[in-house]
Amino acid sequence: MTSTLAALNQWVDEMARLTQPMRIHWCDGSPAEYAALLAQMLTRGELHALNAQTHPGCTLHRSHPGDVARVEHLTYICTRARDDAGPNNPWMAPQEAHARMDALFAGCMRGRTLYVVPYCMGPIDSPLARCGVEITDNAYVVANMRLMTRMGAPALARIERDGYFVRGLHSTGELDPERRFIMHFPEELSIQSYGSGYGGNALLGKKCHALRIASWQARQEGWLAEHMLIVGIQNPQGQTHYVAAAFPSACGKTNLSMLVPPEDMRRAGWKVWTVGDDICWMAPGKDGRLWAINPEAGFFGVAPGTGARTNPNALAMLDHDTIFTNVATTADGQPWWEGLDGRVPALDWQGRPFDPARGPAAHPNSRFTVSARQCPSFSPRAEDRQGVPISAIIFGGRREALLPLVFEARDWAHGVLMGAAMGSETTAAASGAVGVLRRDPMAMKPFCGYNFADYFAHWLSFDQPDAKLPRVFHVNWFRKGSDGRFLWPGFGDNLRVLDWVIRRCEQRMDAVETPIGLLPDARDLDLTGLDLAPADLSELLHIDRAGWDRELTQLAEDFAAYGPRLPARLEHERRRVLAALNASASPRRAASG
Ligand code: GTP
Ligand code: SPV
Ligand code: MN
Repeated sequence: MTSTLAALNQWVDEMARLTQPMRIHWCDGSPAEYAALLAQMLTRGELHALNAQTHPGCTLHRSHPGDVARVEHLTYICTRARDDAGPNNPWMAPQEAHARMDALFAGCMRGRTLYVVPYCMGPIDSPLARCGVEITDNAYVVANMRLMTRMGAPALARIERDGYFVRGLHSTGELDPERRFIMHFPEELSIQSYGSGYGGNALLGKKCHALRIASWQARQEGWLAEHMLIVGIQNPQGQTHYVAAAFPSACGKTNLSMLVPPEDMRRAGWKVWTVGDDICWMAPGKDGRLWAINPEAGFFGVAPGTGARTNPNALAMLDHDTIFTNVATTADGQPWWEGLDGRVPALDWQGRPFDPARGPAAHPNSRFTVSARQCPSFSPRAEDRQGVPISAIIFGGRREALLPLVFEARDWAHGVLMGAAMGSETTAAASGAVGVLRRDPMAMKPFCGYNFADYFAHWLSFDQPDAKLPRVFHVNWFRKGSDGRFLWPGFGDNLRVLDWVIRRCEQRMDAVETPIGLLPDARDLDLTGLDLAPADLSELLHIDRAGWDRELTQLAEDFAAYGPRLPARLEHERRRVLAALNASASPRRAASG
């Protein structure tokens, strides 16, 4: 036995001594093991069967009603120095956090099975991939990890080769929000999560490892771990450009990653290839470009709003072998959620007879878990060991006002400012109020495992003479008119914006230079067949100078929280844009390139 596997065995022994399980099960990741897990949960009532004719292999899990989203105020970064976690993270001293967690974990698995889940984030043979082991007493978590990661024997073999692994300890506990913590120890490469069985709180390979711990490692090792989808856009000339896009939780990543082109563009030859829908790890390649992998193997996607018009690719992958969480059901046992179709559900997400007076039938953060291989647009290059080269990075948020449909940064530093300045209205993906505008830099506010000031500096550091960096853009699909309706049709039609983005990357398209960045001339967007009122289009591309002045002034207040640790170059960039706004020259047409 290698020293790594010996260390793993020793850690499992220690955790078993602490948690006192009835038995220990080492997961091999086989189909038989997965089938047995599902069968067991169906028997115990932890999963419910769905209509086997319409949805073979599909099951439904109903969470505890108080455990249906991430809990950001209970999610801590436990670094020795408080400043290393930054003002962007709840912080606890490692010693105190360990003492609290040891007390919670003591004896918590009595009478239960302790599962050892070895997993690999990323294609198993990729130099960009990283491994971890999650210990959990929750079978639903194991089943989800089986779909979301490369789990079992191959991961164990890779851990043996790598010489280290991220250690994650999880217990369902009592599901009491008063006894719930998600602790990260980046200096120890470990995670401890207690008291929640939900998504990002409990599937430790996902946000805890692949973003919070990985972002810390990425900074030390010179790469990036980001809350981004990865999508390949194939144009009618047959060239495919890979785009990575960071939108906050429940702001459209899954939808954009598998969009179906509008009919006229599909006929013209446009194709879309899904590489990833939530997380992107990227590193500079020998050619100076950024190369990206999706560390995940499945999708944990938002159900509400997923319908035949909005996301037909998702619907096509969800009719078999999917785990649904907190959706409603029809009288004949099919999964249902708001936005799916016009049927009336029988049972709501808590299994009660549906009563519209009690709110939506499906929980607003209800989800599906499905293997990425079931996606009709899954990219043939999604499992390439070297990843895919990124042509453009896109930032975006849910902004009912101010932010135009699309604009481009003039260079990398401006792009980093664009990301750092991102704001978005909060969604049901995390507990707390919904629809509140907050600063969410690079869509990483809940996920950056260290001080944002250092994170911005890390982003800026990629600007090297030999680097061939992607162009940076910002989009907003959520602009609203004074009557409260979305001005932009969104979904498949978002490809019309990506078309402009890609033509910019190929240096085949001019742009209008403005103080906030480069915008499309309305005539340069392909809007064939789209019923968009000219007034709406001009609103979508309008720049409200007074509003931008307020936005950038407010940004200075938010930057002040980082003190002298904030890179001077970022503040310099903020001032440059503000000065350009105030100089207020009328827009002029710039050369392409
Ligand atoms: P997480 O999994 O939480 O990270 O979310 P996500 O960023 O993958 O968001 P997702 O694609 O699941 O979309 C979230 C919600 O926004 C769904 O209800 C979608 O229907 C809706 N949505 C997605 N894209 C668009 C769009 O272009 N326009 C509008 N109006 N709504 C959209
Ligand atoms: C998100 O909230 O960004 C998600 C869902 O992707 S969770 O896995 O719960 O983080
Ligand atoms: Mn997400």
